[in-house]
Amino acid sequence: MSGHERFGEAVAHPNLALVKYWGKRDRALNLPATGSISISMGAFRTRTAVEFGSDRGADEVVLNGETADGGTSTRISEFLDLVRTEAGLDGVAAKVTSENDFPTAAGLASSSSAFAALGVAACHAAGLEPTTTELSLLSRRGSGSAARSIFGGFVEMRLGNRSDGQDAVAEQLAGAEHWDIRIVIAVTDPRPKRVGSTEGMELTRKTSPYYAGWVDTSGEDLRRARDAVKSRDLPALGEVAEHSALKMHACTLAAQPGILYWRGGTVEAMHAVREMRSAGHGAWFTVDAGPHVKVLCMPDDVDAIGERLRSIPGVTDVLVSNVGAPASLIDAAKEV
Ligand code: 2P0
Repeated sequence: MSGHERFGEAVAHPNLALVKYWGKRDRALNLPATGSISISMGAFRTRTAVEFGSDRGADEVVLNGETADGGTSTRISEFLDLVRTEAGLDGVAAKVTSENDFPTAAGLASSSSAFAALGVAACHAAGLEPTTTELSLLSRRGSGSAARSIFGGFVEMRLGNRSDGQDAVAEQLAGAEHWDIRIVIAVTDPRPKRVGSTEGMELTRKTSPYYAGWVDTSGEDLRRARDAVKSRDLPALGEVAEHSALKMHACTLAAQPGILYWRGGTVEAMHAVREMRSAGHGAWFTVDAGPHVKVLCMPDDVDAIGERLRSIPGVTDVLVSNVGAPASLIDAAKEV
């Protein structure tokens, strides 16, 4: 690549884990200790552009209009190194520009869409033509949940058992058209979370007495969730999602020091979901490594659930998502 610049731009949706990933079996290759199952959240997007240029001195990373801090910038450069090595572009720096249309690092899974969009954009800019499986493997190196955001619809991240990680990859269980369900999100605190996922899961792995139980029981959750997706059984999927989320948080709460991602509004919203269920609404919650509560439901229940969540003190906003599409390249020539 002499002199001229190479460009790629992509969009990816964050995903919501229904069976959670929490813990790594290998930090260097970023291999998960459990499999996971997620839904793509079509209402939210990360859009990322990558431009390699041999006349650039160093990578430049601009996220939501601001130069990235050192830690984030290093994480992105190390990820780009994987692409550079594969493409024979060692030493060629890049400019990365990325925008989220939802709160960054607040428990809305921004790293999932971030590294999926970055992987797709960077490979294109570098002249690579990876398969979706190769993109999923690559994105996993940036962030475990990003392996799932390469695909749309309902996605399973395989645990794998190879030490080189080549079978720790996501695959689609069903496309968005398989099942039109909704995710209603009660936003309880817009600030970035205090304990990042990587740090939180490492502390949990090392110190929580419940970690072994968490890992040992995930296979059964995956089996139940897979079956529920296949048969479009929302009560079954909702039950396993609530169980997986509460089990993950029980595990983090028991770390030393305990990791408490919830705020007051989080707890009130979880109670409200269970009360709505008792009153006949099909509503089930999940909570990630952050304070927001995400509610699974059918389209007909969105309004009633949204109204109830909005009335809870501590809930600052309510967002709704449909099931989303795969990560994709943006073809600049087609955009007018
Ligand atoms: C998930 N979460 O499955 C889990 C459940 C939140 C709770 O944030 O260290 O950001 O970058 O691989 O992918 C997953 O953590 O962690 C995550 P890294 P990632 O979505």
